[in-house]
Amino acid sequence: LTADVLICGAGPAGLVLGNMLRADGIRCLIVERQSRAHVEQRARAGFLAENSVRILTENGLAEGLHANGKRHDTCAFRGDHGEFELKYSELGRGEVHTVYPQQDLVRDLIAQFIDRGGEIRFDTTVVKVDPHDAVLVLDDGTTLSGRFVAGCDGQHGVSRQAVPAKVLQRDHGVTWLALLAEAPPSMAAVTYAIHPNGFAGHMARTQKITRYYLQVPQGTDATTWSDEKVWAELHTRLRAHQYGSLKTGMIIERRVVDMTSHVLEPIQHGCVFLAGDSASLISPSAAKGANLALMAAEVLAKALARQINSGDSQRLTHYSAAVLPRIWRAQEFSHWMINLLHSPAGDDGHALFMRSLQRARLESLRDNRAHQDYFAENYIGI
Ligand code: RFL
Repeated sequence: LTADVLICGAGPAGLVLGNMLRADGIRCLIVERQSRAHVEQRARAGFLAENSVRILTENGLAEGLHANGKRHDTCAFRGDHGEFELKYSELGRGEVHTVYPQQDLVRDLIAQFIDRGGEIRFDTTVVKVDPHDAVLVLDDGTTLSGRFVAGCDGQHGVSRQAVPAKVLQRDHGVTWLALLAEAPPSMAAVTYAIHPNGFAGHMARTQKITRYYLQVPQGTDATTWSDEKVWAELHTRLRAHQYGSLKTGMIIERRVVDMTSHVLEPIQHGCVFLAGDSASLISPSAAKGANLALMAAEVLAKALARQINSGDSQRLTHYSAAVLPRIWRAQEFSHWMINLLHSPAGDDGHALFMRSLQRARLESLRDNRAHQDYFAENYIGI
């Protein structure tokens, strides 16, 4: 046997899992398609929920996060009818986000994993997973064998192919241009703007980098959006003339993201267990993806440790049943959030109806404390 647990993918899910298994003395090996430099620079998520911070802290993985992460506790909604803010640290369970770029977290997790005696094979692609014998076939034709396989290889990975699951899916019919600007945040709060031209979003990342989103037509070619066009549209939709101009800078990443979501059921088969984006893809509307990845990694790590160290299979057998309801709660909220942030353009009856619903939803969120508490709990909760 190469290791007890073979982990496909060195993203947040695979790395948290690997670190927790190493802390329990379990032999594991991570196989990652990309180079170390690539995964340590891949900018994606940034908003970590309290459950994620707890998982990282309890497992000795939060040093960088506590040193450099920024507390974030307010979101704002802008539209035709003005702006309102929700300070979620004072709503619901009073939880806050910690903003810490995903690539920094990945860098910390890789260093810790190696410190704990873990091995990562970078630049190595898994081409096939055998769910019965826990064997990985690699791109150079060699094989690795273990007792269990953790499929943490994201939405385009191969481990999900070893799980004969139903794929429950939804195309939300909305596309975002996801942008990273080399510019400081323009506002203190995460800001969601609802505008006749479409949605625009603003999310702080670091003092020097800000993430923006622009809703664009499906099939948009990201390269047709010059820096000038991006900033002009952000100024319009975020209503800079009314609320203050944006701090501009070079756009260092622009990519088109179709808002689709899907969930595999079940997320285990034989000796293969899926965690993170390989098990479920969630639209980025409520910033849940990385948080779900950490949630599942923790459940899976505990279940595998119980099995390997005490021969107790109870938790592993019920892994899907433990994780799927939590995935669905996040999917439900994320889906609701998509309908809060988008409505069809045009002035036919259907579009007008949907826009009026959207306005009513926003007004309820603005005015109703019970609604705000529910929002806050779900916005941060996993
Ligand atoms: P990852 O991070 O995709 O890692 C999977 C790893 O597996 C490797 N891999 C393979 N390795 C070997 N063999 C193969 N055949 C392989 N196939 C793939 C890949 O190279 C990769 O290194 O999955 P994981 O660990 O499940 O983590 C999921 C998160 O990365 C993802 O959910 C989030 O980034 C989603 N997301 C956000 N989530 C949040 O919680 N908060 C946010 O603010 C947030 N913002 C975002 C986001 C995702 C975005 N994109 C990419 C659409 C913003 C954006 C723009």
